[in-house]
This record gives sequence, structure tokens and C-alpha cells, in this order.
Amino acid sequence: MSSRADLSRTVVLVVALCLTVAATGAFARELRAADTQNEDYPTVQALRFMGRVVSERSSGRHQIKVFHSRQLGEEKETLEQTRAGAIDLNRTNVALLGNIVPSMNVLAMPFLFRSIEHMQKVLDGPIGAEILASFEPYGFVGLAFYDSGARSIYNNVRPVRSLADIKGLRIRVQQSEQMSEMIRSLGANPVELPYGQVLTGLVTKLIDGAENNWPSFVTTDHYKHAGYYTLTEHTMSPEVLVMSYKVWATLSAEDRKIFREAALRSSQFMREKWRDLEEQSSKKAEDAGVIIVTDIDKKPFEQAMAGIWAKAQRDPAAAQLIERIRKVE
Ligand code: GTR
Repeated sequence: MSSRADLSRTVVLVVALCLTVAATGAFARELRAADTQNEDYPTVQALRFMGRVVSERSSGRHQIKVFHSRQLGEEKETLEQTRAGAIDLNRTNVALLGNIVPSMNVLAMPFLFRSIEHMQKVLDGPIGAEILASFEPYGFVGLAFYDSGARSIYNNVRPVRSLADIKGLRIRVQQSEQMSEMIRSLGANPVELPYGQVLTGLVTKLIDGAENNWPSFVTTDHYKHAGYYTLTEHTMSPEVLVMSYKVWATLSAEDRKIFREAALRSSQFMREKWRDLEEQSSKKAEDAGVIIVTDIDKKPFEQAMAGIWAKAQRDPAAAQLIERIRKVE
């Protein structure tokens, strides 16, 4: 056979192989996952755990490379990049995703969940699964929720024991209109800042305080610059892991199953680590001399949120979701 015929045979074979690989979605690849938290934070550990499961179950065809500590940018930007397919996987807080996916704002509503147990029951059950399955029109695939405890308000001006104490304080919030609205409703001034700028904001007194869960308050060193932490527990907005729909579309049914199951396992894996860190963090803050206000009457805080509730109730989809969540015993 002539070398020309050899060459065209090789070309045909290569093309056929490429088509088969494309059709079965059997590309071996490394997916990039973004997380804003530090290297050892439970969500970051969960992503690494998921990577091990995915690699094992796909016999090394798929790997996950985890970029923690905002290496790929702040949450608002990384979500846009995930939507565009430039980042494959992204773990953010639901409040940020709420800018794009409306049901996420429901999960970030103030005083929605009665307890952490109530939240876990909702998210582990059919409502959680339905919510995760509803992201595709927005360019994402929902893979799992992660624990994030409750968020409370901290500041460096005075102990907040009532609404009067919070009045006029400049409180940093996530880049989310609903979170700004929440702080405004309490009579404080919201300052939307990306997570990575909060520490400098506290040090330079650009802001008087912020709001977050125990582990975020402590692992970021915010507790060293904000000596008053009040257990307002005003939201229990969980974390969520999404994959870019553009990436998902390239995966075979078998691989999709591997990613889904690995994500769910990582969420369970993370729970214990979360509980431990929550406990350690509150202890660390207390040992460092942070004044923790626990004896607060939450009723006025809840009542102040009436406007946010009225607004949500005007959206039939949100109203229905809220009602279903509340009914979960
Ligand atoms: C944390 C959350 C982060 C980020 C951060 C923030 O609790 O884990 O994803 O949203 O809050 O306040 O920006």
C-alpha cells in the first residue's frame, strides 16, 4: 500500500476514534473547582474528597483540581465564569447564587429555617433534590448542598443586644441585594464587599462589622478585629456546589452519575468536620476575649424583616417554596 493510502487510513481511524470519544463523553480531563474559603475549610476538604471519589470511580479519567482561597476570584465573578464554562465546578454560598437563580434567595431568607435540623431535613429530602435539579435554565447543574450553620452579626463598636444598638452601624454583606435589604431592614447600613476584602475593611474601619457563621468569623481572623459577636442567627443560608452546564453537557450519563453521587457523598463527609470546626471556632473566639451576646430577643429582629417577606410572598414560585419548606416537620 502506498504511504498516501496509509496516511488517509490513519486519518480515518483518528477521526473515528475522536467521534467515538466525543459521542461517549469519554474525555479524560481535569476539572477546575473554585472555593472562596481557605485550604483546610470543610467545604474545600469536601471538594478534595469528591475529587478522590470521582477519580477512583472513573478509573482516573476525571480529576478535580481544587482552587481555594479565591485563587480563581471572588464568588460573584467565579459564578459568572462557571456559567460561561471557564470554571467547571463552584462552591459558593446560596446568597451569591441568588443573584442568578431566584430560588436560592428563598434559602437565604431571614429566619426561614427553625433549626439546623429543619434545614438539613429540607435540603436532604425531595425539596432539596428538586431545587438542585432546577438550575439548568440558568447555566448550572446543582450537585449538592453543604452545611454552613447560622449567620450572626459582629462588629467592633459595641455589643449589639437590641435593634437600637445596631442602628447606623456599617455592616458588610455579601454581594447580594437581598442581604443588603436585610441589614437595611435592621436599621444598619449595608456595605456590599467581596469576602476577600472584609478583613481590610475591618482593619481600616471602612466597615464596623459584618455577619457570618462561627468558622468564617474565625478562620478569616475577623474575630481579631471585631470584638462583639451577637447570636442573631438571622439566616441559615447553606452552601451549594454547582457544575457549569456547558461542562455537564459534555459528560456521558455514566460520568454524570459519578459526579452526582460523589458530590452527595462529599456533603455527608463534610458534616462532621463542619460541626467540629463550628465548636472549635466559637471556643477560639471566646478564648480570645470576643464578647458573645447570647441573651438576645430575636422577635424584633424577625419583625423588622416583614418587608423582605412581603416581597418574597408576591412571587408565586417563592411563596410556594416557602410554604413547602415551612411545612417540613
Ligand atoms: C461564608 C461562605 C462563603 C462566602 C462568605 C461571605 O460563610 O462560606 O462562601 O459567601 O460567607 O460572607 O462572603
